[in-house]
Amino acid sequence: MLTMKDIVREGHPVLRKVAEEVPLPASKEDKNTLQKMLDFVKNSQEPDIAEKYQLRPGVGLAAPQIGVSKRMFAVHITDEQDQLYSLGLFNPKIVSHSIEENHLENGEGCLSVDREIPGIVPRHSRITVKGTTLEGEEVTLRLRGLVSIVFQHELDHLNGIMFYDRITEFEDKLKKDI
Ligand code: K3U
Ligand code: NI
Repeated sequence: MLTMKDIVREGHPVLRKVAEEVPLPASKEDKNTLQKMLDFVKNSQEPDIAEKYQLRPGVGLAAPQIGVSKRMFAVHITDEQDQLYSLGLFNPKIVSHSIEENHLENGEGCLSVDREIPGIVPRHSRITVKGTTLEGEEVTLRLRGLVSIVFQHELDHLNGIMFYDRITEFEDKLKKDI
């Protein structure tokens, strides 16, 4: 099983690389890696398991965060309507997005970043994502709210982008103060 020892931290070059497409149908090895990533995210949200293995709770994990530069990520998150999104995706791609933007009021966190970084991270309010699930099914997901933000955060990891690259709050605050 994956633990925090497997999580690559900021400063590691793999977090700044554009990850490679996964050849489909996915190999046993790639499926196994993605399943382990999904298990990690689920385990991290189980208080007993998280405490036993000292896991930091997370709602998503992208392959570069375990040092694997491949286009795949796992999420385990419930939306505002209580719908659970628990899946691993190969080669996820945003095929359309809203012009309207959204952000989390308390900013974002990242399992690869061991410090609090305050600031507003602007995201698209709504996105449509296509990808292939662990089960080999091609899916189209229309997402909004927190789930949309988490998917964009994970997609950014596949393109070597960290959430703090997108922070705009400090500039805006400065502008207001002037
Ligand atoms: O935000 C986190 C959280 C954990 C448990 C319950 C509710 C929230 C922890 S940080 C997190 O899950 C990152 C995971 C990362 F870095 F590996 F991708 C994802 C994320 C957090 C916040 C906003 C967007 C994405
Ligand atoms: Ni992250």
